[in-house]
This record gives sequence, structure tokens and C-alpha cells, in this order.
Amino acid sequence: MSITIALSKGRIYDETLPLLAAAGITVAEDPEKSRKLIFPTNQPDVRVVLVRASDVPVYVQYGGADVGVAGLDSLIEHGGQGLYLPLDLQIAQCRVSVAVREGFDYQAAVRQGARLKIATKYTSIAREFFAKKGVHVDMVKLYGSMELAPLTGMADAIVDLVSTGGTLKANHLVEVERIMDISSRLVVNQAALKLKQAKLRHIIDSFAGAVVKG
Ligand code: PRT
Ligand code: MG
Repeated sequence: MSITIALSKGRIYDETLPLLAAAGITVAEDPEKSRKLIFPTNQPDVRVVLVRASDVPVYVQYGGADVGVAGLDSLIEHGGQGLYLPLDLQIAQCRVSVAVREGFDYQAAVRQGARLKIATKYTSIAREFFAKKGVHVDMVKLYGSMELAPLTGMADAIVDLVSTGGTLKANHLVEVERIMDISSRLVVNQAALKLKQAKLRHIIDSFAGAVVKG
């Protein structure tokens, strides 16, 4: 029984490579230089598939992959059904924050009972956060370039991932509230864990031993 590992290109792939190495797995080809979606590894029974970051939980849930690496943001939006999350890998760290246009009076806008127009890809996280604050929100779902929404008057605020803050700054936006810290998790299909226990345990244990705490 072979193992399929779902990863996304970019920071998650890059930061997962050392963890794969700890499990004795090396990918034969550099995915950044290829248009392929399936990559063999040095182990004949292990392969890596590359999917969109937000699709990793979906592939693992439905058994398209046995195991994957996904940001907590993607996992919360997905809902986590059918997934076992044994490890915080401490990689691809960032935070989910609220940001507004420079000069926008956020504190006045979120006074109790107010209405706020939010643009975000992270509608579940945003909805729960503002519900707890008692602020009514009109949600505009976007799939990228959230920063543009307040600049064009389409929204009062955005809820987005922030890492260095450089993207907000370049677009004259300011971070006004931090909602939660984000890192990536190892995601395992619950049925696969039973059927392919030895191989998946090896991956989980090797990853656990290689996590850099911080
Ligand atoms: O890009 P795509 O639409 O395919 O999907 P994605 O953006 O979800 O995937 P990807 O590969 O960009 O990110 C994968 C995961 O990395 C996310 O789900 C997060 O868990 C994590 N991560 C860590 C980040 C960042 N840091 C990050 N900075 N994901 C995205 N960003 C973006 C952010 O959305 C914003 O546009 O980078 C920009 C802000 O960065 P700073 O450094 O300018 O603040
Ligand atoms: Mg991205």
C-alpha cells in the first residue's frame, strides 16, 4: 500500500522538505521547475502531489492523499471533517489580522452594535471573530488581493494573513487587530491511519522529531 502526500507549492513545500528528509523521503525532481502534479520520491511506495493550499484538507479528507501539510487558516475554513491533526509543524508561520486604510477610524467603526463591511478569503474566521465582538458584518468573499478592497471602497476592512507586514504597508493599510496566530499542521486521513498505520506512524514520528520549536 503506497502513501500519497499532499503539499502546496511555495512556502509549505519548501518548509516541509527538511521534515520529509527526516522521514528518509526525498523528492526526485524540483516541483518549482515543473508543471507536473505528481512527483515520485526516493521511496517507491511514497509520492507527493501538489495542490492549492486550501485544497490540501480536501484531498486528505476524501482520500486523494493519505497525509498532507496545511495552514491552520485553511483547516479552519475547511472545517476539519475526517481529518486527524497530530502535529503542529511550526512552519509557514503568520497571523490572521484585521486591517484598514490608513486614517480609517476602526475603533469608532466597531463600537457595539455597529455594521462593518469585511472583504476576506477567511469568512469562517472573520465571522466568528466579529460575532464574539458583537459587531455585525457584511462579508464579501474574495480569493486573493484582499488589500485592494478597502482601497477601492468595496470594504471597510480586510481579514487576511500577515507575515512581515510589508504587503499591508505597500498598500497603505494598517493592522488594527490580531485575530490568531497561524502555523501549518500535519493532516492525516483517519481511515488511512488505520489501513496504513506503520507507514503513516513512521512519517508522523519522524516529523515530530524534526519540528523546530519556536
Ligand atoms: O496562493 P494561493 O491562492 O494558491 O493560496 P494560499 O495563499 O493559501 O497559499 P500560499 O502557498 O501562499 O500559502 C500557504 C500557507 O502559508 C497559508 O495557508 C498560510 O498558512 C501560510 N502563510 C504564512 C502565508 C503567509 N505566511 C503569507 N504571508 N500565506 C500567505 N501569505 C500572504 C498573505 O496572504 C499576504 O498576501 O503574504 C502576504 C502578506 O505577507 P507579508 O509578509 O507582506 O505580511
Ligand atoms: Mg498565496
